[in-house]
Amino acid sequence: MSARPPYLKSCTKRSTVPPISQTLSMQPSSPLPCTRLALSIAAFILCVATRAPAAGGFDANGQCVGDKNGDGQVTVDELIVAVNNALDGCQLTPVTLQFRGMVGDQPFTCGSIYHNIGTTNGDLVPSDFRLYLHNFRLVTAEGKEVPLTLDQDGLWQYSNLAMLDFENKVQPCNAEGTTLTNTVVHGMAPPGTYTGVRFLLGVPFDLDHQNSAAAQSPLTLSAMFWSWQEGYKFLRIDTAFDNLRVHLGSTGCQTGSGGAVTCTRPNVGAVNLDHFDPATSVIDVDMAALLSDSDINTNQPNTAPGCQSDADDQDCVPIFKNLGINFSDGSPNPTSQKFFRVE
Ligand SMILES: [Ca+2]
Ligand SMILES: [Ca+2]
Repeated sequence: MSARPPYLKSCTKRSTVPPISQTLSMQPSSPLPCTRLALSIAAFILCVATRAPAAGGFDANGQCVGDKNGDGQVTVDELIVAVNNALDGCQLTPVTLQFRGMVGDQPFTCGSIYHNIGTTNGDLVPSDFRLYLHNFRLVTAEGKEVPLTLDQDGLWQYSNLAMLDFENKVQPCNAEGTTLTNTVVHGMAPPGTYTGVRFLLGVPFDLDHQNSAAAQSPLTLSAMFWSWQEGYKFLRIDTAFDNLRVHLGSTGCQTGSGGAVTCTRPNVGAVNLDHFDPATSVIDVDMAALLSDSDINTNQPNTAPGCQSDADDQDCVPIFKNLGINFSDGSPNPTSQKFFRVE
């Protein structure tokens, strides 16, 4: 019988397992817990000794590495995380999508006036800028979609839905606004090289028409609830003098006798972005691009100022096109959208 490798020596008796093992979520019922732990640590040490540090706890091949912060050293905390990752199979890595509220080439801020907006070079004083996105997917260079599983943070993200909030309640955003803002979407995805990102603008149908009393944050904001359609505003843009609104949401919604809701026009936008690197790219959400084909100084008589998704409001035609939605039937049309772009 060959001699036991030295790294197994300290695990020949359970009583000698160091306290660190309690942190590693080992299962008491495992027949050879110490051997499994030791082999994992040994494999991990061999791994980190031969691989360059990488961000996110994985290298380019998706293998666990210990030097998560890339400082050239492996701390005990990093060691524990990496071994836990190894035991879990190293399936997922954190991904954060960065967004930025923009008006043309200027950042959106409450209280600013923006010039040269739309076809008549109008002035715009926005007073709200919030939206819901869902169904996030990263795209490989080969065009394969990989789901981004969102972290459930109890505030901005719930299920596969996330909210972006670019307003901070500073005047003129003070009427309906909130002081908090959010410009990121964070989740987990398999390690890999991604060159694109796709998502939908709106609230998933089942969440859009749930019992509002059971709604979870970020679906608890009355400012985003659309009582006349029993759903949510997917996008809310308002202006200081109420000369223009963009309120996007499903329309033609009815509750049947059994309580089920149907909507004739979903009005969910589809966004497909290429030339995207999750580590470095920022996704601009550009109010000026959205309004670039609109005359913001003129409103169709007897309609809401701007566009509230009403099928009879022709002011919606250029806005829906730039949101990536066919105005004729409310179906998605990702090739037409220019509200989102990669910077
Ligand atoms: Ca806010
Ligand atoms: Ca209108």
